[in-house]
Formats: sequence, C-alpha cells, structure tokens
Amino acid sequence: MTQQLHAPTADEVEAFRETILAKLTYSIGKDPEHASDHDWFEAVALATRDRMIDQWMDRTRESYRQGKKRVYYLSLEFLIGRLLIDSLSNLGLLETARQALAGINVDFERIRLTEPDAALGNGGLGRLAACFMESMATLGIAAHGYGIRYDHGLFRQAIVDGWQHEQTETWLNFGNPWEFERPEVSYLIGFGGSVMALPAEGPGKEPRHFWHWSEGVRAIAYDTPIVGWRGASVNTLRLWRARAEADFHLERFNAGDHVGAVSEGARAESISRVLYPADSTEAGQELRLRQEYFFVAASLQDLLRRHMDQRGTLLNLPEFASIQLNDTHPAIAVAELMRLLVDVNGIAWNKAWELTVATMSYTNHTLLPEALETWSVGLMERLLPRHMQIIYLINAHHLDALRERGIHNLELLRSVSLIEESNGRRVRMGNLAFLGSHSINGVSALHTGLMRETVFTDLHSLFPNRISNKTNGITFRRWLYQSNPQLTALLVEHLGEELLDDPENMLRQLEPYAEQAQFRARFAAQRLENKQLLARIIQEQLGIEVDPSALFDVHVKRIHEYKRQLLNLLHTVALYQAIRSDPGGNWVPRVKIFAGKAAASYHTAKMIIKLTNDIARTINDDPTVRGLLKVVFLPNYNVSLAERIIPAADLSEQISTAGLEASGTSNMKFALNGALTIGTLDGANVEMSEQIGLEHMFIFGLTAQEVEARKQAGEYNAEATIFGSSRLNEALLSIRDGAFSADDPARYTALIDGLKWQDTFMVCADFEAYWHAQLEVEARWRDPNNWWRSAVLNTARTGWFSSDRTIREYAEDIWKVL
Ligand code: 26Q
Repeated sequence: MTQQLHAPTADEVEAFRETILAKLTYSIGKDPEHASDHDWFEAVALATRDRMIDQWMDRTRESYRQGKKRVYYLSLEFLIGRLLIDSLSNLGLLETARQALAGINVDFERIRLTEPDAALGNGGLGRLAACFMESMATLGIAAHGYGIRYDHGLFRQAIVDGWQHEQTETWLNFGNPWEFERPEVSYLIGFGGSVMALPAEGPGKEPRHFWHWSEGVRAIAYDTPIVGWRGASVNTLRLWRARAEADFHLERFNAGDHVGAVSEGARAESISRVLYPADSTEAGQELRLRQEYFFVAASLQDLLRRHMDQRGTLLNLPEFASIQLNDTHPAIAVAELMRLLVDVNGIAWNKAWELTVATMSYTNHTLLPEALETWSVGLMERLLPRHMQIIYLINAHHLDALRERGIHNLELLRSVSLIEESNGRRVRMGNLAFLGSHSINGVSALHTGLMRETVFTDLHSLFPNRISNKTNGITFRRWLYQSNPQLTALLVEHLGEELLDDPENMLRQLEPYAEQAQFRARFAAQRLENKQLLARIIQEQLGIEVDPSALFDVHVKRIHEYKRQLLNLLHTVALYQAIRSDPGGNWVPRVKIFAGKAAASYHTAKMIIKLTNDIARTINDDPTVRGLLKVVFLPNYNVSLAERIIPAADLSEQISTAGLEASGTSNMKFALNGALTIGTLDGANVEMSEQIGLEHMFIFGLTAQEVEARKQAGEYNAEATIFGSSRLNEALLSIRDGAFSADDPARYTALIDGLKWQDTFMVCADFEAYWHAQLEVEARWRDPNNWWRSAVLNTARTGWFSSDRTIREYAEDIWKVL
C-alpha cells in the first residue's frame, strides 16, 4: 500500500514490533508460539492505540487551553466498520505494521480480517456519522461524537434457502481493544415518576419544577479515539452503556424480592442491548424512546459539566458549544436542555430558550412520511412527564408568538404545532427539532428544496432563514486509499503524493489522463484486479463462478421499495428472456450483483430478497444463457463487504424513485472509484451529474416533479404502461406465474399485483426508460476507449464529494468554528 509517505526505517519497524510483542505478552498474556489470529489482532490494535494516545492527550489539553468552541455530534448510529487499517493508515504506520509482522511471520492480511465490524448503524445515516467523525478529526475541529455502545450492532444476515434470517451480531464477544471504559464518567438517568411545582418565590420569578423520577439507570462512558489524516488530531467518540443502578435494586433484593430486583436490573440494561434494526420508524416503541432519552440526557449532562468546568456559567453556552442532532432521533435534547437550564440551573425560561436555539442544529435525512418520528403523548407523559410539560410550554409560547405576529390561520397553526391532534395526540419530533434549532439542513440540494416545499413548508414560511443545504460527502481515506490501494497507487504515481493530502483539488488534475490510452489501460487493469478479488469472494461465499471480464453491475444498499431493487430485477428478467430468445446474439456478458439487509419486519423487502435469490438460481442454472448473465446476492452487506464490492464495480445502480432518496452516499463512493452511474435525478445524483457531466453517467426516468405531478393527477395507470411494453409485461407475467418459484408458484402474486395496481414507486412507469439507459450502458461498454475515458473522469470529478468539504460547510455556516 502507498499511504505511507516514506518507507519506514528498520528502527521504526523494530520498535513497533517490540510494542506488538509486549502487548501480546503483557496485555493479552500469550506467547507468540500460541497466539491466535485474534490475539495478534488485539496486540496490533493496542500497539496502534498507544500511538494515538499522546496526540489524543495533547489535543485534548490544547483545546482546553485554547478554549476552542466544541462541536457535539449526537447520533443514535455510528456505522464504523473496522478501525485497524483506518487508524494505521491515518497515523502513517501501515507499512511499518506490515513489515513488523512480516518479520515474525504473521500474516497481516489474516490479522486484519479478524477484526469484527463495529456495525452500530443501519445504513447511510450511521455511515455518514462515521465519515464525519473522521473528517472532523482531519480538519482539527474539536468534536465529540455521542451515541450508544450497543452490545449488539445491526443483525447478521444469513440467507437460508433464499430467505433472509436475522442472527444476533456479537462484535464485543472477544472484547474491543479500541475503547477505554470510563467507570468514573457516569450519570444517573431518570425515567417515569411525577413532577412537583413550587410557586414562584417572588414577583418576576418563575415557579420551579422538580422531577421526582421513579426509575434510575446509570450511563457509563466508553471512549474510542478517532484519529484524523496524518495523525493531525484525535477526537473522542463517547458511547454510553446502560447499567442497573446497584443501590436501587439492592433494596428490593435485600427485602427478599430477588427475582424482581434482577428483572428490574435487566430492564435497565436492555437500553443499550441492541440497535433498532429499522431504517425508518417502526411503531413508536417504548424501548426506542428510552434509548433516545438515555443517551441524550447522559451526553447533555456530560457536555454541560465540561462547559461549567471551563467557563463557570451556562449563559455563554452557544459561544463554546454547538450541538448537532443527527435526524430527530436525539430531538428530545431540545426539551432536556431546557429542563437542565431552567429546572436544574434556575435560568429564566426565555433566556434558556434563547440559549437552546442558539446551541442546537438539526439535520433531516428523510421525507418519507413513515420515517417522521412522533411519540404518543400518553407514552411521553408516563416516561418523561417533565419533558412533556416542557414541550407543551414550548408549544404554547410558539403558538402565542405566532398569534402576536397576527397569524391566525388555523390550518397553519395546526401544521406548525408540536402536537399532532389527528391520529391520537402525538408529539412531532421533527417540529420540536426545527423549533429548537437555529439551523436545519437537508443533505442534498434536491432534498433541501423538497424539505422547504413539503414537510416543513409552513415552518419554513415562518422561519425562512433556518433551512440550508449541506450536501453529504464521504471520507476518501476509507473509501479510496484503504479500500482501493490499487487505484490509489496509480493516482499517486501520476499526480504525486500530495494528492493524498488534497484530493478535493488534485483529483481534477487527472482529467488529461482520461485522453491517454495507456493510462486508461492501467485504470482498467487495476479494476480487473479488484474484480478478480471480488470474484473469489463470490466463489467462496456462494459457489458461483463469475467472469471478471464481464460487466459488474452492482446494486448494494438497504432493501427498500423506494430504492427500487425491483426495477433492477425486472430488467434482469427481461434481459434473461431476451438472451433466451436469441442465445447466439452478441450480448454483453454481465454480472448483476445485489446485497443489502431488509428490516426484520418489512415483509415486502424480504420478498424482494427471496425473489432475487430465486431469479439468481434460475438464471445461473440455465445453460442457454451460457454465463452471459449471472446474478448473485451476497449475504450480510456491511462496511467491510462494501469496501470489497465498490472498487470492483463497473456500473453503480442509483435508481430510487425521484424525490425519495435524500442524498445517497454510496453513489459517491462508486463514482470516486471510477464506476459509471445509472441513476435517476434524485438526491445527490443531481450534484454528481453537475460535477461529472451528464454524458459520463446514465441518467433516466421521471424527475421528482414529474413523479409528483403523476401522483397529484391521480390518473397514472400502470396497466396502460404495462400494456405498452411487451418486455415489461412478459417479465411481470413470468414472475407472477411462478417461472422463478416452481416450488410455490403463487409466491410473488401479491408482489407483482402491487406493481400493477398501485405502482407507488413508479417501477413500471420508469421501466422503459431504464431499459434504454441499460442499452446505452452496453453500447458504451462495447467501446472501451469511451467507457474508460468516462470512468477516469468520474474519479477525476468527484473531489467535491469529500466529507471534508461537507464538514467545512457545517463548520463555517452552522457551528461557526472555522
Ligand atoms: C427511527 C425510529 C425508530 C427506529 C428506527 C428509526 C430510524 C433509524 C435509522 C429511522 C431512519 C434511519 C436511517 C435513515 C437513513 O439512513 N437515511 C439516509 O441518510 C443518508 C445520509 O444522509 C442519506 O444519504 C440517505 O439518502 C438516507 O436514506
């Protein structure tokens, strides 16, 4: 690998080797003769961690001394993946470690693979938080990530007979060498109970409220250092673990209620047991609300304590702290901060509100109605009675202020209220986050526009300056340098090592090379290497042989109807039928690669996985297609698998129904690695087409406006569309009639009828356009000069999608820290 600027000296290698051996002996208690791969991994991780610590402490002391403003990133998800290569590479120790291990005959690659993924997230939102942590460390922003240290991350997906099975994820089974447990950093978090109000102590004073909660859960801090590029700075990701409060239960225990005491303890500890495995809201479940409040309360107490230690007053909080809410999941922070300021610290309501709004900001990641969080008033009153009162009070002040502005339109007041009255009374967390923040942002230009026009129209009309756009980005350290060392080496060879420090600007210098046949050949050759590696994984995992020279057409992401894996499957079936009817035709050999998890309770998504596997088996077993078309579904998609798949992709599928994908981030990862995108004008695909140029992508289908117009008109009829496309009709019929499910011919009747009668996601509506875009893909592929020219330009023009750029925008516009 090329990331180390200068080859390590023999002394450096020897010194690192000594540390590793010392860790193995004295921290793990093994001698090299008997050490397992895992022991070695742990020894290397501990040796690496040591190298971060000096810098970590320096930076922490330094930011204390300078009194810098701090950023607090509150997120229920951090989808980190593995940390070993990330840390070594950012510290410039990758080559040192490799040589240190080679000298004692330990296989670095095997060691690397023993690290489990930290899968504390579902998908895009969680991975974004992880990229942001790395970019904030790289840019030297004093940032703290706050979240939950789940015992179990996102479930492991097993595919049995084509169906998804969820298995418990166990990343902590062998311990976690990256984290520091901080038993001394702990807070007691209350739930339930009642509120007592004491009358105001005098004129001009406000009544004081005391929350007597009935259940206490202890939050214990676990810190993971996050190191930035070239070790420039090291920040902390602080994750909270829930522990039963010993004394609490001891009383019951001593009173003889052993079972009761233990079950109460289990109830407390269940809060940090498992990540919710849905990437859109499930029915408002109590445990989820307990998770949200638990980590928000611990984090706010922690950051207020730090602020008080340094400043001695909370009245200047917004000058020294910015709190970013990653979606509405931590939105209860608005009420909790008010409670801490008003009830605990005696600050007057209006002043507290001013401080809260000036400190908080909120990022929205979805407009899907089912994903907008609301909590029933009843549940809130039972679990967080004081917060419910505070929310009512915020709402009353808010609505009064509007009436004072002369706004009496009932419909408007109803829509901007914190309480939804129509389907039982519910608290709208989106509106709470909006009102409690000075800045609200979307994650792509299109999405931000739609936020203004749809979910937040009315709030936007009242606070027209609050919404802004911050288009997502990705960290190039992980998604290029680490995951694609072959391409990185090629880029460094031509552009120099400075590229690694400033890819945002320097990648553009690659453009002229797109015109050089020799360079294009090198570019294609490194891709082929990556495809051979992926082909080996496919062979190992599925026993399916794929031809590395075929077009690798890749669709990997959470399974969702709006992401339209079904559209891709219909293309697959139509292509299969076309090949069967002309087996001797001049076809482009293609491998369709799918991967992704379905929420456990999302029936249609699970059916889509089964259908993919049914189609794969049928096509792969059919001798008439002679391997011209292969279909694979790789199980258990996660960060580590993404790192193998993305650098091996020729074609990136980003085909969501326009208007529904807030941004997408894998779209950027693929383009950076030189894949061409087939996609709709949705999310950040729009910005990508502006940067890369429409002629180097395959953009097709209805626009967001056109989708909306069809829905409004209410006259869109998939039947007529199907009637107009015999290809589509035949593909639908064959699936519906059981051509891929002979064992259960009616398996897909409901799924296909859904497309015919509803077509909510415009799968049929976009089919022909998609088919023709795929024909263009094939035409370009047959013309290698043009294909690889476009591929090189994709890499060259993706610099803007660095999460360093995104974070700089947050830092300048929202946090005011740069
Ligand atoms: C909420 C309540 C209860 C249970 C689960 C949830 C929940 C959990 C995760 C709701 C949503 C999520 C995740 C959403 C997500 O990943 N959104 C994606 O965010 C990316 C980063 O901004 C975007 O690129 C994607 O477009 C968007 O889908």
